[in-house]
Amino acid sequence: MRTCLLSIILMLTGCAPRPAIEVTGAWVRQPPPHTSATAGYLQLTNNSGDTVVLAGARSPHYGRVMIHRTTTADGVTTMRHATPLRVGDSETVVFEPGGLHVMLMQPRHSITDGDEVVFELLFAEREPLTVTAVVRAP
Ligand SMILES: [Cu+2]
Repeated sequence: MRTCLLSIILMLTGCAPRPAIEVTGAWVRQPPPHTSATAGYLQLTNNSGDTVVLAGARSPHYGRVMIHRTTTADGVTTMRHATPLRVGDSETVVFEPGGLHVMLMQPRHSITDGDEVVFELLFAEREPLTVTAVVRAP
């Protein structure tokens, strides 16, 4: 009886282990006509129990992929490399317009609203993590 009750509690609380690194809400901005570069956004949560270091990204659909951070200071907007990016245990890092983004350059084909774009997040001491992002019109 006790075992049975315990398993019910585990079921209710979701005993399925969360992935060590969880990516949710991934999307890619549909680029305006005649532009090549675009950006991907997502939320990354580190459940691994350890600090992880995001080292970069790559995609079969793009010739160059980088992790950038957009900052605006004194009215001037600039993008800088954000890697290596340390993510502490239990920390969530939000990639969003105007901030961190996966810079997608040199596309190998055009993309449109509703398409899926695959890219991999590369970590310093972990296996790459494949992310499937949906293309959305801004
Ligand atoms: Cu950028």
